[in-house]
Amino acid sequence: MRKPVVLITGASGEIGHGLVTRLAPPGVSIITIDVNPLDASLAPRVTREFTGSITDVGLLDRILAEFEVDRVFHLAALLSTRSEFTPTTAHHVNVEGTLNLLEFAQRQGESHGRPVLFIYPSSIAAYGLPDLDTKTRAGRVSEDQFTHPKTMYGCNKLYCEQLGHYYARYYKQLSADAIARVDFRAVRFPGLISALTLPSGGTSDYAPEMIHAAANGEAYDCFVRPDTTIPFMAMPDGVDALLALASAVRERLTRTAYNLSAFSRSAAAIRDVVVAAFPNASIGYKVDTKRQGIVDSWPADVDDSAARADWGFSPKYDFDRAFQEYLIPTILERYRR
Ligand code: AKB
Repeated sequence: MRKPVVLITGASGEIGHGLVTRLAPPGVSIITIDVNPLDASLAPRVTREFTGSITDVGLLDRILAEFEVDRVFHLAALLSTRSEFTPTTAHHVNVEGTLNLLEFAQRQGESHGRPVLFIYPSSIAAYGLPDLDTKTRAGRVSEDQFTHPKTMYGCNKLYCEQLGHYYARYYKQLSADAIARVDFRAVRFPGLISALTLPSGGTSDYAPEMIHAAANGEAYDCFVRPDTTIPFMAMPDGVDALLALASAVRERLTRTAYNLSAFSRSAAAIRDVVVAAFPNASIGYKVDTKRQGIVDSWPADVDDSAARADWGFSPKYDFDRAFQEYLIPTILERYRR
C-alpha cells in the first residue's frame, strides 16, 4: 500500500523551511526533494528526504512507485539574479523541472483517482514594466497588466503559470477520459523577508540582507538606489498564503495565479527602520546596474484584491508589525544564540 503524503520540492530553501515547520506531523506526512540536505532541525519532521534534483525523472519515478502524493508544493527554483548568470540552467530547472513535476502530479492523479493539488509560487518577476516613468504611473498592477518579464526567471515563472493552467484545464482533453488530474493554483509572491533564513540569488534580497547584516554587526552595501520600491511580505504570511490557497474551495477560484502583497516600501524606508532598530548598523548604497534594472522593471505595488476576495488572503504583518513584532525580535534572538 502506498502511503498518502505531501511532496515539497526545494524544501531546504527559505519558503520550504517555513512550510515544513508549519505542515509538520502528526497531522501530515511530508516527503521532500532538494539538491541540498534539510536543516538538521527540520529533518525529523519529514517522512523521507530525497537529496536530488527535480530534473531527475528517475528520482520522480521512484517516488511515484512508493508514495501516494495528494499535494505538491513545488518551491524549487533558481531565483532571478542567479538565473541571469546561468539562463539555460535556470530554464532547465525552472521550466523543465516544473514540467516534470506536473507530469508526476498527472500520473499520481491518474493512479489514485483524485486530482493532485499543485501549489506553485510564481513571482512579481512575471511583470516587466518598460521604464521608471511607467512604474510610477502604474501604481498597483493587476495580474493581467505588464506581463512582459525582462528576466529569464520572470519568463520561466510566467510560462509555468500557463503550463499549470494547461494541465488543470486542457491536458489530454482529446482523450476519452478527459478528467483533470492536476488542481493547479499559483501565487505571485512579492519580495519575501524571513527572520530565520537568508535568500540566495534573488534580486529582492537587498531588504533581508540589510536586516541580517545589521543584526549580525556587519557593514552592508545595498545594491539598489534608495528610492527603489517594490512590494514585500514577511515569511510567515507567505507560508500562510500557500496554506490558505491550498485549502480554498476550487469553485471559488476565479484565477490561476494571484497577486499578493503586504507592504510596499522603498529601500531607504527599510534602511531607516533597520538603522532605528540597530543604531550601530552601517548600511550604504553601491548600485549594481544590472540588478537595479531588474527591480526597476517590477511593479512598485500589486493589486491583490482577487486573492482577498476569492480565498480570504489577509496578511498579518504590515510594515510596522513585520519589523516590530516579527523581524527584529526573531532576528535578535537568532543572532544572540
Ligand atoms: C527574486 O528576487 O528573485 C525573488 C522574487 C521576487 O521572485 N525574491
